[in-house]
Amino acid sequence: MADDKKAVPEDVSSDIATIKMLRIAQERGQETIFDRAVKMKQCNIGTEGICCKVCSQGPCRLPLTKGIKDGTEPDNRKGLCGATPETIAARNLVRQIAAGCAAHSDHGRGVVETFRAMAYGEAKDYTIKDELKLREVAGYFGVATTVKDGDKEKVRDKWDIAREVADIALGQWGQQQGEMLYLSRAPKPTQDRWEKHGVKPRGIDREVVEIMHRTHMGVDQDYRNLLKQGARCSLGNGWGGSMMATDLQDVMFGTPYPNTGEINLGVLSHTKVNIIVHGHDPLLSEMIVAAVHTPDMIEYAKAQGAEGYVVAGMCCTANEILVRHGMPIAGDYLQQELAVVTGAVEAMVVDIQCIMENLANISSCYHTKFITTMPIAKCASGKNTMHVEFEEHHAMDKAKEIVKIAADNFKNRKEVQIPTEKTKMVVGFSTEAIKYHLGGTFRGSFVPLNDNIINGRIRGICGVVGCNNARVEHDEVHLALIKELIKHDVIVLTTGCSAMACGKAGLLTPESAAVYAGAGLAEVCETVGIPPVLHMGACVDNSRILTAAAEVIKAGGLGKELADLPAAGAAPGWMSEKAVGIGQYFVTSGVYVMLGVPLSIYGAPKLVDLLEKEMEELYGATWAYDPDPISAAHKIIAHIDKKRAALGINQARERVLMDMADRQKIEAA
Ligand code: NFS
Ligand code: SF4
Repeated sequence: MADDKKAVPEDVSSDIATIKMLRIAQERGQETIFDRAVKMKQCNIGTEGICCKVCSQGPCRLPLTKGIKDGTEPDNRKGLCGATPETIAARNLVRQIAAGCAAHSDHGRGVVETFRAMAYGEAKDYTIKDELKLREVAGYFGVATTVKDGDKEKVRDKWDIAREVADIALGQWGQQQGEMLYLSRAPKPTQDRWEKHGVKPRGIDREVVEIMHRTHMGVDQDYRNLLKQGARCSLGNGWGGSMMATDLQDVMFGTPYPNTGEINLGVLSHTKVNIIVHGHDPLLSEMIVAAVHTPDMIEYAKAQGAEGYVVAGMCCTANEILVRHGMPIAGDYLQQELAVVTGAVEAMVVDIQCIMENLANISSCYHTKFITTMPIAKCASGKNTMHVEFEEHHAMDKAKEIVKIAADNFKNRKEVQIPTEKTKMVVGFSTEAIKYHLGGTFRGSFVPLNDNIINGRIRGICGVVGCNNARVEHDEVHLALIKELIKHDVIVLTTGCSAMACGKAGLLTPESAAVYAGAGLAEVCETVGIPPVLHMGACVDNSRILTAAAEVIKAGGLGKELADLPAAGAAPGWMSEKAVGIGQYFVTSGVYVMLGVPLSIYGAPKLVDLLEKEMEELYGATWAYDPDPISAAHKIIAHIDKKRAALGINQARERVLMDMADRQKIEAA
């Protein structure tokens, strides 16, 4: 019977803990996403982007026939209103960009609101942890960090700065005219391109709303014009909402610096209360981490017969508390149901995004309390589902309430099966950390990194990011691509679930350089003691990749705009609309983006041409798609080599110490 179809664990994941737990779930008759992916097929027309349901005369479906594909039939496809496949697919795509950017930027808004409440003394449990970063960030908002005191300049009070930064930052969401402030952080020639093509965002919310308007029935019917708005909206997120989220989280919770941690389901404990914090927003999880370290909560756990607590993260919330506190990661997006199957999770505490609704069902099979915490993200069903609403003004009290619910639940554990797998990793490479780590001198600098790229020890840079997707092999799509890249001396910057795949496979350790990296990259990693794959944080922190790239340009020798860099981005297993938003801000910023799962565009050939060819002319970069990770890696390497040739550094050079004049010569070449 088709309904009994189940996934073959070894075929759907390369992660041992996942395979073990999936087998256990299947033996118990508990269904997970892996089984549902086998049972439910994807819709061909939907995956090709050519199903329109923006008005009730549809859905209008315009399948791409074989005849149209091979040119033996004319392409006369039209919806009821006459909409072409290009219009339909472009509308669908830019709506995905709008949703993805809205999600990331709304997370950012929440951060700014809490930051503002803190600055005005209304959220007493939060504070300024990184004053230096606040002073740096103030500069981007045009906020003075010194004040005149007679004829002297005096350092301005940090709370005064914070209040002004908070007000200006919050205004970026509702700004209606002009251009967003953070765009000025991009290299000038990159900004000039945006200016030329009219894609500088005015305000975050405005660009999202405009997409919703323009994709309404009967408005924008020019796929190029639609994608232009998609590009504009994406910049409002990448160089706006996401970047501000990262910056102000750093100010409140600390800028990440290299730190060690552990990952995989084996981090759960037999003897302690296990609390999983899952989602994306660090505002609550930071408080839960603080709460479990308070004497009264430790006593409380002991009174319930537990030895204390494990707070383990899941999805990007995990990355946030890992990079700042070294808290362990239980797993990535595809492991969320399996964490519950261990029978060892007292509370699955979720905030926003990437939370599977099936957590309600699977939690009902165990003692696990599935606790939603955000007013915008509740769950309607499940006997173990409950809602404890988080409030920034009483953050610690709320965190303790949740911790107590978990501790009370410890005694209800039944059969526990925790896999032994867990891996050590080095994480927390913020832009600042890379600067200091690779600088190796008294002052941090990107110059040594640039030198190593110019002399060819490092061939180029690739940001490999994004989700896991149940339609492709769990973890393996990331690992195969990344191993091929580092083998060819491409240093990898990673975030999100991709970073977790690397962590589980041991790629986030300095020792992995000797095993997997090419000779040049391995030498650099060994000299400075870094892994060949640098964990930069959560998905929202993809903005760190932009700021790092901007720093590389500033350090000189590798071109004038981001599009000149021997660099690329990849999302081998993406599934979320956020990934489409991210990919588009990379492309619009001049970074070539390779996907391992297709965008829903392939039913509209002219739109494909725009994304995979014409965008080169506009932004200096394109989208690309290749489901085979090895051949995708080689396309990325070819792209990097093309950029190296354009810079005149395609011949691997012997190490020469370059001064600024040498670097300028290369730029002029
Ligand atoms: Ni990014 Fe993080 Fe993972 Fe994908 Fe979801 S957790 S924001 S969206 S699935 S990487
Ligand atoms: Fe069909 Fe046009 Fe309505 Fe879309 S907008 S559903 S193509 S009639």
